[in-house]
Amino acid sequence: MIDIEHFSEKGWVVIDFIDPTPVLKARESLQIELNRILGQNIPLEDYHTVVEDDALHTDIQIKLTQFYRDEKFGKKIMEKQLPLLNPLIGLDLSVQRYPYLRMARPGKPQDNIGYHRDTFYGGSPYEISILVPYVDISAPSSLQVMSGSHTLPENYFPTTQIENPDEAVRKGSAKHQLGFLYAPKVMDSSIAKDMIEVPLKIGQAIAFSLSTVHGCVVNKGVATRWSTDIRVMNTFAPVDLSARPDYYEPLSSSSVSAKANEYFLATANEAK
Ligand SMILES: O=C(O)CCC(=O)C(=O)O
Ligand SMILES: [Fe+2]
Repeated sequence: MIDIEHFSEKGWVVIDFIDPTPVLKARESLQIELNRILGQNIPLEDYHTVVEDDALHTDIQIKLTQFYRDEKFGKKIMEKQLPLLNPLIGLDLSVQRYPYLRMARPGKPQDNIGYHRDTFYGGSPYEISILVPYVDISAPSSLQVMSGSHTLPENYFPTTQIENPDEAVRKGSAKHQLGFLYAPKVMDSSIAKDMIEVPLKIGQAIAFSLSTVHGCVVNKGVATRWSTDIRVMNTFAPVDLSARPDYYEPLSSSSVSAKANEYFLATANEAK
């Protein structure tokens, strides 16, 4: 069960997956793929001990992201958790088609995108991000969230838009495609005191509203943080997707909407 009251009050909630099998499978496949790329067996957690160089790191992250997306691990993970998601967000669900794969090495701020709300960048509070770890994540390594920030108005948090100081993040660059922002909106550093660390075990996840302040400035732990964040929304939520028509694909529907779709498809075919 998801603690829905916790989500309502705080804007985020930790979930114990009912079926962690697809997470374990994805983790194993990523490990095999990483070993193949590196030509040696390195546990995901220890990745940072062999990949110090940023350009090499980006190159590996691109290859693994492609692999992860081709295998459709994101959708496979969410399909198995539907009974958990339904009471939180409904029966008619869409899932992000190309989720991100994050790999944050200890002590490397350039592997993170810092504190933000996804609403800064066109996300809707009708969408949630479900961050699924592929390794156990200790508190100092973890993503942080600000409880209660999800219902605060957009102008409550002033931001300064800057050019990313990391020259590898430019419009259309490899790092941009990995989910890094070329023109991030930076929040005031005084919010740091309100950010809560959320440690997670494999088989758990954190779900949060795209209006919840979240992020990580630097992994302060000792293991590389491997995770994916998969957006889910109700298919009938009033979200304008015209600027990102391919962003979502169908995940589930209620019986009535599934049959309504069949009816409209049949009617359209009949008219041809
Ligand atoms: O995993 C991270 O560091 C960032 C994740 C994030 O910003 C999101 O899920 O929206
Ligand atoms: Fe985000």
